[in-house]
Amino acid sequence: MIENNVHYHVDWSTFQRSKVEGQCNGDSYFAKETDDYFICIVADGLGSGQAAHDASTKTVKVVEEHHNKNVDTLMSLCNKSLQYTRGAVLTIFKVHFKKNLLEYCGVGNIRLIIGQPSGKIVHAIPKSGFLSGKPAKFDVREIEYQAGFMFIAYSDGIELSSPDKRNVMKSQNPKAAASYLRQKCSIIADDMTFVIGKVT
Ligand SMILES: [Mn+2]
Repeated sequence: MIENNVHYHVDWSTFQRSKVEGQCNGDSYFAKETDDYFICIVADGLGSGQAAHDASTKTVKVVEEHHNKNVDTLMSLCNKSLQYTRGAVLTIFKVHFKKNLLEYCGVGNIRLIIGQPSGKIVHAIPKSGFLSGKPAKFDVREIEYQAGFMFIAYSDGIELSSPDKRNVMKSQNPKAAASYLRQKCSIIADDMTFVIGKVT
């Protein structure tokens, strides 16, 4: 199901589908806009089914509860929350409206792509591996953005070609991009989740 949210700075659409219909999704996400920032996490629990769902849900709860903290702190808290789970891969990003700055950090196979209004597409490169509560250092990066940029964060159940990425970034709005992608993603190899947004 596609969900659409229209807020003051950010319009975003999300879509999730389980690999096996009726089975719980091992991916989780959370997105929230405040007066000062927009924050989003997409997480994929290792394996599939309930154990994967439990792991990814823990990280999402951390971000829900602590969304005012910086990305580095959130990564550490998420990592801690994954102790005694199978582990998860995740990407967290925070858009600071006043500074025109996007802060991001990822571990493992969750992709984050930024489409600037100039047409430039930036791939946020995650660190390889996964988190399971073991001590880890995080490499938080920043991108200066132009108003009107689009982003997409998605789990590895989705594969996007270069033309797909360009089409998403050229879409009029996240809702249109989401329905385009939903059609594209009819073959299900894994749980899938994407969050597409436009920031003005
Ligand atoms: Mn996956």
